Amino acid sequence: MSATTAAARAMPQVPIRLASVEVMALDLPMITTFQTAHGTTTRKRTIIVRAQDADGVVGWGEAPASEVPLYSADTYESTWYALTRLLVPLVSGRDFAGPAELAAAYQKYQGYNVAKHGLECAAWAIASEKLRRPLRELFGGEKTAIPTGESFGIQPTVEALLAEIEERLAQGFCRIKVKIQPGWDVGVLSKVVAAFPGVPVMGDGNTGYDPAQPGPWEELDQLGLLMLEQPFPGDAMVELAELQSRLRTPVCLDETALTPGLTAAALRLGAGRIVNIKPGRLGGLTPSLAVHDHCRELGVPVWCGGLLETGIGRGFNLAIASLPGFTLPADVSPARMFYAEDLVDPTFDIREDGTIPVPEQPGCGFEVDERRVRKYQSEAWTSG
Ligand code: OSB
Ligand code: MG
Repeated sequence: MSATTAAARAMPQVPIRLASVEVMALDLPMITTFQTAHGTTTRKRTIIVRAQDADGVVGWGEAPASEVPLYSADTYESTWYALTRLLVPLVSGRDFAGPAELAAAYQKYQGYNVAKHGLECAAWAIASEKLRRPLRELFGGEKTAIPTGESFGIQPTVEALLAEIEERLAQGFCRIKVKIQPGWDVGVLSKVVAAFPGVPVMGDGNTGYDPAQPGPWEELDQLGLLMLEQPFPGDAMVELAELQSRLRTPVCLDETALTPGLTAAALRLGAGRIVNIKPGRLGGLTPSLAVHDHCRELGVPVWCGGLLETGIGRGFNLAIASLPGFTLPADVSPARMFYAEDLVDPTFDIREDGTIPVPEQPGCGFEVDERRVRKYQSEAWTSG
């Protein structure tokens, strides 16, 4: 099976026709800032989709947009545009055999992956509600708890980073991901590895390194890291492959893995040995399932990444992370790590054993607190 053709996996079908779709822009206050090689996130404007089926069933989805196009081309504005002008008008009022068929209708459009994901989520939530079965079951996942790591932004000092890691490990997080950039890499990572023996540690370069410049790779390779996530730009697949051939440490694809086809090409080139499956970046759950299935055939381990989603978006990530190919800890930390209030109530938390339970409730997996959604809403648009 090719990763570029939607996986011919047996998924429960349930007819869907979207009668009305509301797209809401939310301005969420952050209780912490998040610095990566791409820049610093200080505010989160996320987009929430509330879709109502012709049968009256409601499904919620999240399009976890970025403020500026540094991580990918998708921004909050482009996501709003794509949902309200392209995607929702295209699928509204049409009959589909299920969410995957609905998502296939807009795959002809290039890009706008975050928007595509948000709409597909709402469709899956409707399917899950109609079938009265959790998303996990619809995707064919078996795990009921997801080992969870934390992603640590760049800090003013190493001491501040070490203190934060200590606090998170005490809460249960079972893997440390440290954001790195030139000047904040080997020195920092070697201190982290020394301070927390036995805990898996990885670095995430967020494309911040220039492949034409010498990098800290040989020294970094001595640290026994779990993996090195995306040190070079997304399209630097040849350079990533060259780097991977010199390292024992597995390179993990994030910004490169924008579509199933690009992911397959990168793996064929040897640009990495692990894939971060981030449904928002890959343009939805269907393409994410296709990448999962392809990687499983190749024996390439995958894990579920995140885009600082609220509980609504995290519900889908937790569900997909229950599939058997997801063998490494996920970036699905609780929304309370970033936001004063989650949009779902009750929210979810990490357990002492380092896992988060996969929701067994139909829909996005959690009870959406509509009052809170409205409280943070800055703009709304309704189809039809
Ligand atoms: O590179 O994985 C990344 C957040 C925004 C953009 C890119 C990345 C991240 C994270 C956060 O690392 C992961 C999370 O959602 O907890
Ligand atoms: Mg990353």
